[in-house]
Amino acid sequence: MNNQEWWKKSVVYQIYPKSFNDTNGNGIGDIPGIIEKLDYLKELGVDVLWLSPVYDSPQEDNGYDIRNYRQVDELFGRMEDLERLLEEAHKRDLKLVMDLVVNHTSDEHPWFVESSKSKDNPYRDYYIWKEGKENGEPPTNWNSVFGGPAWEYDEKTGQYYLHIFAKKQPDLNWENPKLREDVYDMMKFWLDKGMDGFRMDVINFISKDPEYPDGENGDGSPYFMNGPRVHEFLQEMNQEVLSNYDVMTVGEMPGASPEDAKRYTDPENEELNMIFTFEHMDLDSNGDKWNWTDLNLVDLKENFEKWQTSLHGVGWNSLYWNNHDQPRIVSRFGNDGEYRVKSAKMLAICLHMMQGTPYIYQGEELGMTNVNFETLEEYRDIELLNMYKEKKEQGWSHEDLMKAIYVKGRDNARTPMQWNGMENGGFTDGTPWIQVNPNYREINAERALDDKNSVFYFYQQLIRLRKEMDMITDGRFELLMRGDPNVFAYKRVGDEGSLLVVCNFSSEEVTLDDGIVKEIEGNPVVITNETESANRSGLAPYEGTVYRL
Ligand code: TEU
Repeated sequence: MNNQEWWKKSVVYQIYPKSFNDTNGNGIGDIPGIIEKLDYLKELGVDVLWLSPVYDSPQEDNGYDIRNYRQVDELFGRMEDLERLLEEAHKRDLKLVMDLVVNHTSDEHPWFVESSKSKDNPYRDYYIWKEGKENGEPPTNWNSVFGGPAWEYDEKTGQYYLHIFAKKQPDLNWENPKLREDVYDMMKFWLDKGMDGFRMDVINFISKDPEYPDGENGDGSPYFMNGPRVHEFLQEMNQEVLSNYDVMTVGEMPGASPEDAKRYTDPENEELNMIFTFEHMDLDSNGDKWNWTDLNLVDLKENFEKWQTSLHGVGWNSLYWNNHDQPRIVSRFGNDGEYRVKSAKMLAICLHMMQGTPYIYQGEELGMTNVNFETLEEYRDIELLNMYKEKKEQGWSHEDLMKAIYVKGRDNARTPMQWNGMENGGFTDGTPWIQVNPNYREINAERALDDKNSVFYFYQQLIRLRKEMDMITDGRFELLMRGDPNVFAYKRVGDEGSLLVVCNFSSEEVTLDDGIVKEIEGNPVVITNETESANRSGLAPYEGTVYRL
């Protein structure tokens, strides 16, 4: 590991600005609100902050629809605020990473406004325009991720444009070198300000199959995920921009396999530092994410094993349980009732002892939970609201739909940060854009900071351990007790010894394999969410313990 690879030793904290901290009472989090909490984040011990988009946007998809890449949305503040945030972060030795959303823009972006004016407009080729099929149907049968067809007909010019996401999020045409140059210039604009890198939104969608074939049941993903020129484009971006700065990059990549990940993250290929896989997040659904099922722990273990071993010594993993698109992990793979604190800590151990760069999503360090709003009207997310309409028409019942929303909806992650027990959890003096989770009196940062046994301090300890023990960054991963349905056990084998990690994903006591019991005998505990004298031949409910061998 060289100095340039500081991101291998870092822990990243994701801020979803809209829901973080509101200082002007408009009910929406803002940049001055983030500055106010930098000391809190420093106390937690993270190294890097990743900001979800704060750019000027109509907010159709909470900022993932950008109207102006070089301007801060006034909802969040002004450019001066962002510059001050960067300065204040750097003063505290925190790095700041921006979200780069360049698979698509907002339809209100001036490029698109121009592009839709006429077929011969100089910006026409900045987007993907196509003739309909002979019968007038859209160019392909692809569905958009947010429901309905992925093509929108434009009366004025008589062609369709592609939008893999919402109608208001037209896809950019990366085949056009002029567009690519403009994107690179924009990236330089932010890096020249001193930003420390990018999280790249659906960056493996930027190259589309030029044949534009129909997909099976409207699924176009084989023709736009990890497309034919994506590696070429990323290499070019690296060459033109990234290689000239000391920055970190993480590509969000639905549908990327470990084999793909190797290509994207092998330093020899000069593309990205790491990617976000979706594989472990898709295990509790049958294809369609709303068709949720219970998690089979064996699948989860084998999935992590695959990623840990494939990338070891070649590329690099990112490690995450949560982000702004995923339900809260303690409600999902843990237990948000009786064992909330216990299971939140166990999940943290399980993830943070693996190889890769861990990401913590705001509120995860408090063990924040999913929310069950009573009515659909309280929800805000475009994906969830479109899904409700579409599936209702297909005959799903209201009850089943609400249940799916409780289990999988993105708004679970987007309720405001719970800072204290005051009204609205101390998030805002105004009316929050989305309701605060009613459990804020019990679960909030102030209480966590007052309690030495809180989830917060547990994360703090895990982050510190990563700094102290090279094994956590470098060691090899070995899965143990493979077929066990409740225990997730693994070893990290380093040059200076090993760690043995045992986690119980159930509310029952479980026994450990004899081999493990023997190995841990007499060896010190590195960290645990149990009392250290606990029974070493088994695990208490939701116990997580790490031994040093
Ligand atoms: O997410 C990409 C993506 O595929 C998501 O739509 C995700 O799969 C979905 O939420 C799971 O149901 C990124 C952003 O993280 C997300 O917030 C944006 O809505 C999306 O891109 C479009 O920019």
